[in-house]
Amino acid sequence: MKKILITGALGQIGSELTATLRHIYGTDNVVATDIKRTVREVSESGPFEILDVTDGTTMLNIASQYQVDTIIHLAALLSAKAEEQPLLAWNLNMNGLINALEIAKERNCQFFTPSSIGAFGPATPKDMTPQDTLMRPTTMYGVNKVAGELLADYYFHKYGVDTRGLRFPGLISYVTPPGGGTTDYAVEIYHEALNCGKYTCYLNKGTYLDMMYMPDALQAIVDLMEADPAKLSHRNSFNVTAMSFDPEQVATEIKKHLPHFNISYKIDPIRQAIADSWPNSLDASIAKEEWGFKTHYDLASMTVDMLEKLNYNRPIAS
Ligand code: VAH
Repeated sequence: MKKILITGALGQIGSELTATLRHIYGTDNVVATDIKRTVREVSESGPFEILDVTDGTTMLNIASQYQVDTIIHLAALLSAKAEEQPLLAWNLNMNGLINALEIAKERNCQFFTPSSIGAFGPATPKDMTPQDTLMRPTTMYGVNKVAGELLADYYFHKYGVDTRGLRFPGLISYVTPPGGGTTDYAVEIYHEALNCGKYTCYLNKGTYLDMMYMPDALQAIVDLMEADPAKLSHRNSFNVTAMSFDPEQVATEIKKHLPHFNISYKIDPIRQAIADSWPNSLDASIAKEEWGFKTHYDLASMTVDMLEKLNYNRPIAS
């Protein structure tokens, strides 16, 4: 990666990934783009362009203007939003992706786009879901993710585009909140614990989902993009995970630091149905074997860090 174009750079992953990549590869070598200019730290700390990813001409112009050799395509609608507006999701998630892949082909760029545990469906083995398994998602987001994985592999096999991807679990971060995902509760719970001492969760206790702390997710992107291509038998996309928990377990962990914290439940049937169609836990052994995937944070260490970072003025008992 030398000259990188990021789409969706002001989103949950993008706002932190942009800063990380600017730190590693140099500020001027990372061009951030998004449909609006909302996060000033990102849009004012280096090159930034307004880009609607469904507009392939503008995307190509930006890629040519900055002579990019790497595209990190993050712009997408998340799972709950995509269920509310399936046609918008199809248009944004699929047309945005194919525009980005076409430009990668044209300019011979290395290419990354995230997939998700949402690519799996109710018929997928639920526990320790293997890398290569049955994928019949029942959500529009999942349909987009499976189609996206296939499309990215197609561009690799047919055109030799160096496409790489990760099936991310729910990502937890203290910086930019997610928007419209099914796993958002695992971020909201920390904010509400500190702000109100209680949280009403829209997913039921016993709903196990894979999760990962953002620093591990950012490192995984960098490590995969830097991996020796000769070692990759898979490309789009690798199972990755750091932990699997249900809302009760994260609440119990928070209570160790904030003993009065209380969780209650008011189930959102739409997001519950989405979560129920996803795996409980993934097997990430292929990512470990092929490019050395690793994580540093588990639920306990992530909780300490989240609470400290969100509330760094108040000392946290441990
Ligand atoms: C979502 N956070 O909830 C995303 C993710 C694991 C799911 O792709 O939609």
